Amino acid sequence: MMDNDKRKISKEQKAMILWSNKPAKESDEGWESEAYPIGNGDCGAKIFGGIAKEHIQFNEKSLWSGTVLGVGENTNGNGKGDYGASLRKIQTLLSVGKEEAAQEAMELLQGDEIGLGAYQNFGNLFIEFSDIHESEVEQYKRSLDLKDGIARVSFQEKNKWHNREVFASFPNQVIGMRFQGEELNCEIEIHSAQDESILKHKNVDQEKYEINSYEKEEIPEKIQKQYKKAMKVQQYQLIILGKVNGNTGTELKYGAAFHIKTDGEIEATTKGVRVKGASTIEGYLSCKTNYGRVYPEYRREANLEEECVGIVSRGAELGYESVKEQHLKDYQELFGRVSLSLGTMMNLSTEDLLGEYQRKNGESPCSSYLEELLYQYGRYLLISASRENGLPANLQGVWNASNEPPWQSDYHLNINLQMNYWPALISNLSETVLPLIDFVKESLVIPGRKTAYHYAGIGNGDTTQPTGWMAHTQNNIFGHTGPGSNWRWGWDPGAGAFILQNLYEYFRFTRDIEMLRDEIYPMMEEAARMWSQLLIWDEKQERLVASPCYSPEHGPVSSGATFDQQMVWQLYHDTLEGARYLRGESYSKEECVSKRGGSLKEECILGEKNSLKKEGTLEEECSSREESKTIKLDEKLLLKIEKQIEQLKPYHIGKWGQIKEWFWEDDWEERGYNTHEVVPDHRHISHLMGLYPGFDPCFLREDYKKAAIISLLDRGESEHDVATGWSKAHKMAIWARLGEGEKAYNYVKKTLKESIMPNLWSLHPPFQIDGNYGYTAGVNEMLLQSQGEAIHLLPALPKAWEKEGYFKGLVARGNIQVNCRWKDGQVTEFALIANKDTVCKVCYNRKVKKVELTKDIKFLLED
Ligand code: FUC
Repeated sequence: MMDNDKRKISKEQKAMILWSNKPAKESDEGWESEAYPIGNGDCGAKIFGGIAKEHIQFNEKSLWSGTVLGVGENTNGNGKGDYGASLRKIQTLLSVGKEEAAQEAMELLQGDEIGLGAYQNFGNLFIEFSDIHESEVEQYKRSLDLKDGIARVSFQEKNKWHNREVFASFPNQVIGMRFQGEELNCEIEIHSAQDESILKHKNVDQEKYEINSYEKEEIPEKIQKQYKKAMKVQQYQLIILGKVNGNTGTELKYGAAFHIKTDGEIEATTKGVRVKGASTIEGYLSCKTNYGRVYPEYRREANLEEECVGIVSRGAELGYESVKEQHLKDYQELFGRVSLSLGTMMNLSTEDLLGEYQRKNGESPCSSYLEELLYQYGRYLLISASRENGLPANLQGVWNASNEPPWQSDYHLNINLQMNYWPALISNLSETVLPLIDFVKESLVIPGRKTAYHYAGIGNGDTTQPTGWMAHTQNNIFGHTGPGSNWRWGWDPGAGAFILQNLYEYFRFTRDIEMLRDEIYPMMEEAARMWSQLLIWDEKQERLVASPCYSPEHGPVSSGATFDQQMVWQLYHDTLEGARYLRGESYSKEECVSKRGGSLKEECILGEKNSLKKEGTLEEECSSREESKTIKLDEKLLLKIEKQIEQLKPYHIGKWGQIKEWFWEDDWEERGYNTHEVVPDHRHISHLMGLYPGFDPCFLREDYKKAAIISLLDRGESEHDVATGWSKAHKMAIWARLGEGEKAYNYVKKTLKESIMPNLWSLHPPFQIDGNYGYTAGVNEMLLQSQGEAIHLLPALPKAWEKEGYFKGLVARGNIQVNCRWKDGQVTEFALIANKDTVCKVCYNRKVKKVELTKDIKFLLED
């Protein structure tokens, strides 16, 4: 056993910096494609890096328009429900083959958008310098350093340096900034993006002296000395207060405070302040709303002025260096957990890296570095948009400059919110999933009980009882769980089971049995309760079916569409497995695999034929169970779903060798394209969810694997594939699960060639953050997999990355950290570290190795 990989890895640390030598354009396009994002989970900001006029647009994730249940006509989208009558009617029509009539009747299962609202822009900060002449500016650079989470702008004007830094601090809940120069004269304004807000000025009557110093590396020594002096500090606060329009009676209130602290002179102007003769201007921004996460009011008691002023005053009192230090400690602990090296770094601006990549079709010497940068950017964006006690990352993470953003910048549940969290656990950021767990409970499960009642007649609408819950495609922060206003995208009862996969994965990776017992399992059991009443037996299909089904945004209405069947199968499987964990029963994955017709021999895609037997039991794996409280499991329900799961049979191989998306598609002429509303290159690949993000062991069998490949190729390949940003990421991960490194890599390239903007944000188009998160998830799957019995190292390594590389700090299910180094496509060493004594199997270099791990002791193997 050796412990020397740390040294080797740190030798190869590279800069992880996005940078540009020009400011972002002052336009919507500049915001979307050029400005750099920072965030602390709740608050986000975009930094434009303007020379004479700096622009910082900012957000707070709970600033939504829309209303809560009971305000006006708001029923959380449930208004048109008829307690299951229409649903049953459509089920009957489908079971007797009257598809057209069923399709027409689907209108009865639509919801409404009353009170849905949209995520809002909070506002803008402008810092306009009166005497910077852009024509005299040299050495301009703006950057975003992923290793410290700080955006910087620097340039020289008439031989005078200007340096700016902006970051979002999670521990201090502020956006902190510092502007440095020689004689800074500027006007500072804060603008709300909402109507009807008021701006207050507050002179902070407290003059004092502080030592102002530059950080060493940033500025020539001569200038450093010049500014290392005691300075008289003046402070001022600008405060915004208001209510979001359209919430009459229960308006969502917001407040923001911007604290300015400088060694210059400050005077008030109508829209802000004027600062004169400063060498340093520090700014602390806080923004809040009185949103509370709890159903049904979603409000909390708050004096927002006091709160925001308190936060920024504390920040200013601590001082810039301390706030920054605390930010670094918090942020770097998270970001620094994973390193990845795929290629050599090239010191080109991000635009140039991307341009080179696109011109040379991913075959320039800097391609792997850009691929690596984009990977780490996904981790950065997740830390920035999803932190403890906040809301989860929405369609745009936390960044939004419009009051009418695309798709409301909401929580879409037919792939998007799920994808946001695909990279979290494997790339060692389990904390970022906590907001999602809270959201599912308070914004989906509890209000979703009414939706189950109104649209399926399940339960009685009493949201205090766990009678079963249902959510659909489109969700907001106020419990909107009803179907969408058009069934073609809006009907999606499988959405709830789909998002629960992310939650159960939290347990699989962390093995946090208390979280499973207290939070995750009860939600799963309740979803299973709903489905156990919703499924019906279909004579023709000879199986239990979900009905009516709509494979996300594609094809006709039918019963037993693979998407829903798989969602229910995975939910049942995970619920049964979770129950066994909670009972402390032993359980063999092999049992589940063989039930699905697979074999663990096939699981090790690169492994030699080797009979793998389950080594540990769940009892050994969950050591904290003994101390934990017990949970009363619904044994009757568990028995019922144990029977039902056998009758779901999600996957069928069709006439042309494909995995069918719809049960009846074999009857369709010409593969059904352009008839039955089926599109050959459709972006959703909903019938392969059991390959990724789910895990249905039937795909370990050669015949199912082959069929999955036919289905994937059918959806378009190479230049004929018009997949959107997130769709490329999904395909990347699916190909990786199939062990097809080259195919997966094709989507790495396609992503960077077609779906990435100069600030490395993903394009749907328009900007949608799921593509960034999905890309990181896809790369993870190419390097490490652990969904089955064994840990696979480099299961889908493409030729482009073969030469040499390493990753460090990725996580396998079972809470095992994995480091791996390779050369010429062969693993040369790997290290595993577990938080308890355990036994696992590792597949690498076409071998399978059984490894015994001792708690917290690194196992290192050099081949
Ligand atoms: C899903 C997708 C769309 C878009 C939307 C936000 O419904 O089908 O392409 O990404 O979410």
